[in-house]
Amino acid sequence: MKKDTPFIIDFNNPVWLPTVDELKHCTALPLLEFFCCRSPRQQRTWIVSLSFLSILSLLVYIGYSKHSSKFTQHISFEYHPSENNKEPWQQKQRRHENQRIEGKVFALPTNERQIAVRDAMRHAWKAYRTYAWGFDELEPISKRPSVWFGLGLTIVDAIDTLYIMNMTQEYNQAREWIENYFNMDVNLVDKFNSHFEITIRILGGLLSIYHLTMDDVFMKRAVELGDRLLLSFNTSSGLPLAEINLKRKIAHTYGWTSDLTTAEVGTVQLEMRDLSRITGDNKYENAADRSAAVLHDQAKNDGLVPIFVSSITGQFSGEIISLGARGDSYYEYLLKQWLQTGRKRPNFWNDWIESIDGVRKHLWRVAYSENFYFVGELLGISVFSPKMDHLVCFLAGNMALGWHFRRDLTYLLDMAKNLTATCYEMYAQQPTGLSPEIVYFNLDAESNKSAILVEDNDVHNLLRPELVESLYYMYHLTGDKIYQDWGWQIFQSFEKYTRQNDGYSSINDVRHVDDVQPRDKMESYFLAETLKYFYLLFHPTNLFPFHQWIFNTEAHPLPIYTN
Ligand code: DMJ
Repeated sequence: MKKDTPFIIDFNNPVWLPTVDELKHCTALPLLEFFCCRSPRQQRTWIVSLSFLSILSLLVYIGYSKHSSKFTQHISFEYHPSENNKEPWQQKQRRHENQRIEGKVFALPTNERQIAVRDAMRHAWKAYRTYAWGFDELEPISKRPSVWFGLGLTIVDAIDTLYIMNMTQEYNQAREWIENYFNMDVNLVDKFNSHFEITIRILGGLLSIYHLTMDDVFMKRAVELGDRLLLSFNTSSGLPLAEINLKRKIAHTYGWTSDLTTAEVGTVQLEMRDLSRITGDNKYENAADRSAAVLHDQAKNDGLVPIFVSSITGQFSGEIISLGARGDSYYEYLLKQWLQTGRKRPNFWNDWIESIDGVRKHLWRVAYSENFYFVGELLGISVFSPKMDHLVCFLAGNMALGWHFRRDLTYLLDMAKNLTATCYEMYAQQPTGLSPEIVYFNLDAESNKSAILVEDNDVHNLLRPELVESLYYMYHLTGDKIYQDWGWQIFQSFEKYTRQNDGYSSINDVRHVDDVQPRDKMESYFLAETLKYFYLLFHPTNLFPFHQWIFNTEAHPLPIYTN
């Protein structure tokens, strides 16, 4: 405002009116003008208040910085797509110049069981498409969408299952959405989400469907996402930070601890490495290798590791050892990384086989009175707990897969058979035929309790895949049809107790056939994993030969690289 501009006075609030002379002294700068046009008393009040506010803000800022550097490691990055990533599909074409580029073709289902699974997939997809299209997951009872990442999670997680089941129409719907609406600049939610979950479900889904179809659109999306996920690895330890805001391109640890979860930091390497192999750009694989090396370098307890690891030093933290929640897929990926890299990196195999020997020594027990073998937990040094998460059931298939490449280690197959049988019992012993989330085993020879015990808090079933996954490996590695029959029994239980008018739902109580209490959630992994493994289990031959393919932890098949 110029000096001579008329000063507007609010006559409804005439606190103090400046004289014409005072107005002349008013500065052109609005803030000073505001200040000098006050009465001296008002000016004093303003000076005191502003000083007080400045000191307060300074104190709050200092306190916050100290707190955040102690408990969280905040890292933010600018996003600059590298030269290499501008046209990754062209790189691929160059790389494949002398190779045939073609997708894998899947025929129609071959038997009644596969047809039933395909019908289940169609039922789940139809409900998602009707009530939650483009959103992350479906709430099948409320018939409304739920938002997690803002990335159409169910579409990307399920697309390879649709393709494998030869559901052409549904596959085309999904492909069309990924091509036209998977847009991280538009759809992403502005919040921090699990780096691990986005990697295994979304990046894994895109990579897998790319390999099955060789359709460049999926590689393009995978690169867009991979570039942002890479930000999480830019840490002093080399381990990826737990949470990432893909929209703002910022990563950080959890708010409550500077530790990371072992399973989460150990279960992103297959995907990042694969992204490098298809683009020819090493940066993703370098990040994967660096984080894997950090975990390899740390001291272990006969191959077993605690479920937390420091984001700052990379050392394992705490004493809890579990192959269930927070531990599971770290072990799974040791074996699969060895396979992915053509069995040429002995560290992966050595760490894996050592961990299985650690399981035998510290965690492998048999329950009274039914000879059910299980994998317990360590809650402290030598403090054994006979608790087993349903998640641990993945280990049976994982051990059988390890045995396939080292047939001389017959104990691997024996353990796999025993654990599969126990996991099957976790289903068969419940009135619904569905497993609870967690069970305990009876170790007291004197007690007349049953071998498998369930606590009230653990009676929910989340449509999880781990046993079906192991049945798939067990059937195709041993040829024993009992595994298909167990799978069929379990599939029918899912149909009976989790199928809704629209889609499928997790349930709260596997003990009461008349009151299972649907939880109103259809997990994306039900379509990505559970139904996919059922379908593959019931196929007479293995559609994904074990020397050519590995599945990431979300059941997305990725190729094995031999060179
Ligand atoms: C999936 O996201 C993956 O299988 C993960 O490894 C464990 N949790 C769910 C399924 O239970």
